[in-house]
Amino acid sequence: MGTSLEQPIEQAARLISQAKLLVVSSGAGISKESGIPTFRDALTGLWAKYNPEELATRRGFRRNPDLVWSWYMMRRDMLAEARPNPGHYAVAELERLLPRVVVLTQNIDGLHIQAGSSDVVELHGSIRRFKCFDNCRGDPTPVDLETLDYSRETAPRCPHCGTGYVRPDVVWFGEMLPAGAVERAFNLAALCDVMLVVGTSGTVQPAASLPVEAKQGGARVIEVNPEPGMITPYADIFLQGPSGEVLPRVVAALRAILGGSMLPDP
Ligand code: BV8
Repeated sequence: MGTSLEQPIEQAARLISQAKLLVVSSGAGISKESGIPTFRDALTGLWAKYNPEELATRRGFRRNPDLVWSWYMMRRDMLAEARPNPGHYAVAELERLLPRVVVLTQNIDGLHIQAGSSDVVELHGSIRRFKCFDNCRGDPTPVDLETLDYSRETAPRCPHCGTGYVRPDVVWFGEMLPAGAVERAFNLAALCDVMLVVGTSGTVQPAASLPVEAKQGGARVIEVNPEPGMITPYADIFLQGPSGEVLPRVVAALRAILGGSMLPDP
């Protein structure tokens, strides 16, 4: 990834430097350089024969709770060694350089929070939280795995009701996103001056509509992705490259611009 990006990175940093509200909308791609396969990659090897839209559904879980449980245990184990990468840290750094930054993530890995971002909307929940499939004590009925004696192969029963299975507190296909999260996400998208869209194929709704909402609200959209995709047509600036390399360069350019503006007027 060379100097050809220099100019668009400078342009992007200039746009971001004037943002009163910057919204960062991220997908699985920002965690790829932390060693976490993107959602569709997550099905390589052992899982290749399954379709994510089957495993990550209530029906899939009801049909084979142990299979879906094992899939999440495998993904959670991958997280044990995963650390935020320079892309996550660059997003956290933006918060320290700008008046207001909110992160809307489709990721369930918690790495934005670990990197220090303080205002993160987890649109699709978190693999670090678990709950009763039947929400026996209200929605959600949290279950603390540490209090359970469970295996990676067998979906445990809820310790409160004893009948419902324990499931990850993530949003499955066909499930509504957490009400507050969707509302807040779309309000912020409509209000922001700049939306930075990082590492998403833009295939899953309603998250994929956030950049459209931002555009309609008059925002400028910057996309960071090694490949053009469904979002790119909405992007004012497309920074083609891995976010772990591109985002730190955007932050460096932003620092130079802000640093310059903080110098006393000549
Ligand atoms: C909903 C949590 C209302 C679980 C996820 C029929 C019936 C029911 C629903 C639907 C239907 N048809 C359509 C829908 C809506 C459905 C949907 O959008 N389906 C798609 C497949 C068409 N959406 C839903 O069901 C949502 N709920 O609509 O409720 C409703 C209710 C009932 C009935 C109708 C409507 C719920 C969606 C949430 C699903 N849960 N995750 C889990 O993770 O196990 S989705 C999951 O997949 C992720 O969270 C993420 O959202 C998505 C994957 O997308 P990406 O993050 O973009 O990742 P992807 O792998 O696709 O792309 C990676 C990108 O990174 C690529 O662009 C690549 O180029 C880039 N990249 C690679 N390397 C790098 C990089 N970028 C930067 N740097 C790098 N180094």
